[in-house]
Amino acid sequence: KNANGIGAQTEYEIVGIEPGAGLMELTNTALEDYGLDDWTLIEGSSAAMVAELQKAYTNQEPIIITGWSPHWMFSSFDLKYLKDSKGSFGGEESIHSIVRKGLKQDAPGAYSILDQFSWEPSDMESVMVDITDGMEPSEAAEKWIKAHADKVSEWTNGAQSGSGEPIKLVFVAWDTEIASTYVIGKVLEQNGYEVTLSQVEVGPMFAGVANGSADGMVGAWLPTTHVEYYNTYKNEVVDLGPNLHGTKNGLVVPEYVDIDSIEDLK
Ligand code: PBE
Repeated sequence: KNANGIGAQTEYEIVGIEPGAGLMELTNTALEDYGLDDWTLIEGSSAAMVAELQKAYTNQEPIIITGWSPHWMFSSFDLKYLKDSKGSFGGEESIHSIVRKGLKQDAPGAYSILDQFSWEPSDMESVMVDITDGMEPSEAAEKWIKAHADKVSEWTNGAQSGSGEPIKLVFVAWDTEIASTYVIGKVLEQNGYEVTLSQVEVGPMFAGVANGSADGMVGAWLPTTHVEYYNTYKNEVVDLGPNLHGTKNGLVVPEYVDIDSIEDLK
């Protein structure tokens, strides 16, 4: 192993994403847990992180990113998670749907559709891949909905149709949440609701649902990633439970980088 090498080659930098993302918090915890004082976590955005990865990958240069699954990057590049023996990044998680108090009374049909929304990582991935390949999110969502009428009918089962009531969903521009929000937004629209999708930062996503300026969101990663936000707002929102199981967070490197665990960064 070439543990010192990797630090020098990457200038002891880990390519992060948006400040405020749960993954950034988890990475800072990991740096502490493993005593990686020499390393810096660089703030940026998910899009900029992927651009850096793409560039490094093309040149077969070493790079360490903060990564998560599901994500299309795992099908586009040969990547591996660095082993996290201390469990700093938590285990497998779920993504929860969370709505404002009072939505059940104001729009019972929308409430039950959001409550019954549930799909698999592979479903989410297929929407993400279409978007990455250049399809508009709304188009990719429609395509997935058409191809999965059975699954969608489980979500709408027994739900009263809307009569044009406005429903505002908030989401952060993570590929996972773009996919899920456009899909469920389109399903709500097809069931008689006037849907607005509003892209926000992660804090405002939780705060908006808590203060009622938004009706709901489908991007709360729990129990670990968004625990701080969740604990802050849990008494002011309605947690509808998981819409997807099996997400993961961690430090990710291309396969060609010759380290296997976070400990190798020492
Ligand atoms: N993520 C993707 C988010 C949740 C969705 C892992 C980048 C985060 O808060 O870190």
